[in-house]
Amino acid sequence: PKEILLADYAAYPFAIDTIALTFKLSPAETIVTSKLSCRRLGQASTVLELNGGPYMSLLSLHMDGVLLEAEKDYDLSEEHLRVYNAPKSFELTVVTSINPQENTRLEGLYLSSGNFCTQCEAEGFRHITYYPDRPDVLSVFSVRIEALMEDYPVLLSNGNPAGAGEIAGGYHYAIWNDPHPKPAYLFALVAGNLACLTDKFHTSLGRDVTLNIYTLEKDQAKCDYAMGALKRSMQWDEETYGLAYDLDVYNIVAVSDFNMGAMENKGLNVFNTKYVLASPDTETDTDFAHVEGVIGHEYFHNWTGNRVTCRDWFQLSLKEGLTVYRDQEFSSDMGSRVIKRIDDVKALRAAQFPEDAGPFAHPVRPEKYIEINNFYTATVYNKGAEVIRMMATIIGQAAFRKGMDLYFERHDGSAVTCEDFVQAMEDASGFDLRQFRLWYSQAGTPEIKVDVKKGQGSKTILSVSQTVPSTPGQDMKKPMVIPIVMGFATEHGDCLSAQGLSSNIRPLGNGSFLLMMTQGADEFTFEGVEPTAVPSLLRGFSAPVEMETTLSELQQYFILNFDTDSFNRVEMSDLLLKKEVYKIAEQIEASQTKTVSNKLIKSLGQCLEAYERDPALISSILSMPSENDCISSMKRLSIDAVFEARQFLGKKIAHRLRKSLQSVYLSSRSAAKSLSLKGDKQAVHFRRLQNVCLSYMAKTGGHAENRLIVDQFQDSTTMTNKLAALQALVHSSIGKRKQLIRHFYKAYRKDELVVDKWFAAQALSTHENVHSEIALLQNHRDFSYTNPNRIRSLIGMFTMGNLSAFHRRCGKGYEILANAILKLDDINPQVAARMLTPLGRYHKLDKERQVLIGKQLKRILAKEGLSKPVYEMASKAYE
Ligand code: B3K
Ligand code: ZN
Repeated sequence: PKEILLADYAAYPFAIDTIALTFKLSPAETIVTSKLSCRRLGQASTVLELNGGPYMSLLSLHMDGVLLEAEKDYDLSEEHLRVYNAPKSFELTVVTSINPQENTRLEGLYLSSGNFCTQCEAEGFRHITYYPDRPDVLSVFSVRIEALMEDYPVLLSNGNPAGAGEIAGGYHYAIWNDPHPKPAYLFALVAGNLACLTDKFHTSLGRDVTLNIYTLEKDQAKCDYAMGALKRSMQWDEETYGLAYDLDVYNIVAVSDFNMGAMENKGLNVFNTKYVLASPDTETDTDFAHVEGVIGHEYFHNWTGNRVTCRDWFQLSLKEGLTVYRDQEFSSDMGSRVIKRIDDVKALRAAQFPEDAGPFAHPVRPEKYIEINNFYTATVYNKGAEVIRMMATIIGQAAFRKGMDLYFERHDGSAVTCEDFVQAMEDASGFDLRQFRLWYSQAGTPEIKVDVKKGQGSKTILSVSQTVPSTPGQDMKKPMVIPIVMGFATEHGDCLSAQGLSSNIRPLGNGSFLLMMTQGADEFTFEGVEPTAVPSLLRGFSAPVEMETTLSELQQYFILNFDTDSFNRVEMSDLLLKKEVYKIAEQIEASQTKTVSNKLIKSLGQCLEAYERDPALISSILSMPSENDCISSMKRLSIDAVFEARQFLGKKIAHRLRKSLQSVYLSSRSAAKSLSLKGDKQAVHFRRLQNVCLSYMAKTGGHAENRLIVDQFQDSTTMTNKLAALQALVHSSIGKRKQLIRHFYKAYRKDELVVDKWFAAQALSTHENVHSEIALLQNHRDFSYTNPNRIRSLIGMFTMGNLSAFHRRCGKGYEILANAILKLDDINPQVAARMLTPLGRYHKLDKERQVLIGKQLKRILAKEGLSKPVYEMASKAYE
């Protein structure tokens, strides 16, 4: 397969001013007629090259009404249609036929629950018709859809409705015009039997917008929350960035077969049901938060992505990093900023850090790819958002807003690069961001070391050094710009007496400072810092780096207990817990008695006792670092020892804090209950704490605890509590375990999204026989390789969320995954490729396990007709 290079970019030599599409829809054969009005920009000899694919047949091709002849006027290969002798301007009519019913790849036009829908990003449009399927070709689309009225009463496409009516034979049609020029990846069409929730939004520019959420009839009752989130998003973008919506309708359609979360097609978002449907009895508090975030994300794309789009796919983070940043800020403004940040950083560490440390590492703006769909990664999305966040930190919020204004002023209606974005920020702020741009081109997570020293007199000196590890194709790295937000914590708040700052320090006015690191090693000096004050570093995770400090254990506990930056209190508990895990792991490796620090238990206990002031924060302070976290930051140790140590520590905490856990469990349970009766949003925070307590309590295996788990399982009315109890139950050895798990299935079997949770909960089982449990579940009648949500909930959860089971020495975990990938490769290569991620995370594993993984990769690579996406991932992992 061919590599595409950023360096090879060349503008398209034709303009496609308009495209008029007609779809005659039928599941087994849909006929697509596309009329393109084209203008040649290059020389007379320029060939018009259109992208196509193997799943489509060309029925006819006309230029200005004249039928073209194969070989004489054009050539057709599997991936291209090349048309010769293009005049200066002409109309090209392309007729193709496609088979949506057989499309299990879920890109292009396909069926979900019998309804037609499309997914065109990144390169799905080429499976619908021959077209320059690249983001820098913008055109004005008009669409006519024809289908049987009875089966497909709802006919939707992008833009505004422009006519509808009946045609003979039980058919009807609808016309949609989108006035905003757009690339083909934003095209969408939906046709089916769908129910609709309608609302209105009046924009700041005086436009009345109709908002519709379409779902299967059975799901209609679960759309209110998403509708509210959409209106909040619209309001927020007007207030925060002065950006208003620009069409008369905003349609959202929820489908249950979808490769990703959702898609921002202009005026017609298509969503995975998982990110639309939300009802407290079937969705958890976390699900609600995700729905709000994803609804916001797709809405915000209307400006960052659609109005201003990407010049080429290497610039993907231009829209994705920026839009993730925007949705994170939106969610922070809607709920708790610090909790949102804690959760986002956790997600970054869980997905992006390991990516950056392994064979799939790539810069935020990659330089080459084989399959672009493999680059919708945590690096492009989440690290991309961190890069935007750092710019906002460096230039300040006010300048950032100015930069956004300038970006839209300059680039509205065009396809641009990450460079154009940074340029706008630079021009609006007057800051020099030349070195900062390395964040786009250098892969790898920078590692910083902070050494805190007392200098002469009242001087405090922070010496910070950085290294950026080498990554595939990038051995040598340059020092990056790293903005380090910090303060000096004292028992009565931040120390405010610091002065005499070196010129690389900027006071932020709120007790915090911004240290601008720009070299391999920098020194930052302060005068007049209170002698007992403790540096609180990298507040709010101001840069996506790994940090080591010389803080003493005493100082670390001080931060845990006293820092004004709640984020850093959680960071510190995480660090202390991990340190304890590693200490125990060392004891295991040295066959010594395992011990647990009293001080740690005592501090956690004190935090727990003081839960009332901030239950969500305390729940985060108390949470055990995940297995993934523990192995990502471990050095030298074996994963076996680390997993065992983590389990041991969890159990010890559960036993030692047994009384407090139970009492805080009971009181947060009743607080959550009474708050939720009053409709108070704080209930979420108490439930979060309640269920962290429950997960510890489950580790004791005690009688009283088991009783409470079963009670919660049986009595709870919210899915948040029900699922937490189910998870505790799965791990437990409660007698009725199997029976209760079955009961859950029976109660919810009609609700696909809850059945996904049921699969996922079992995929996380810590039981000895988990591999055979997974095998049983793969044979369950509700398991299916054609539904990505189902694949993710069983295979994805097992391989990415249950590391101790996945990495068992026997290698069975790897085999289960490879088998699933091989099967999926024929059905849905994009999802198959994504599932391969865990096979690239072997850098912390021992030789034996690496060999076992290598074997499976080899098996995958040996498959005949292996798809391009899977080939790219497997060959990178195998190298
Ligand atoms: N832009 C889409 C992702 C498209 C996935 C292509 N494989 C969703 C989003 O980021 O909003
Ligand atoms: Zn996006």
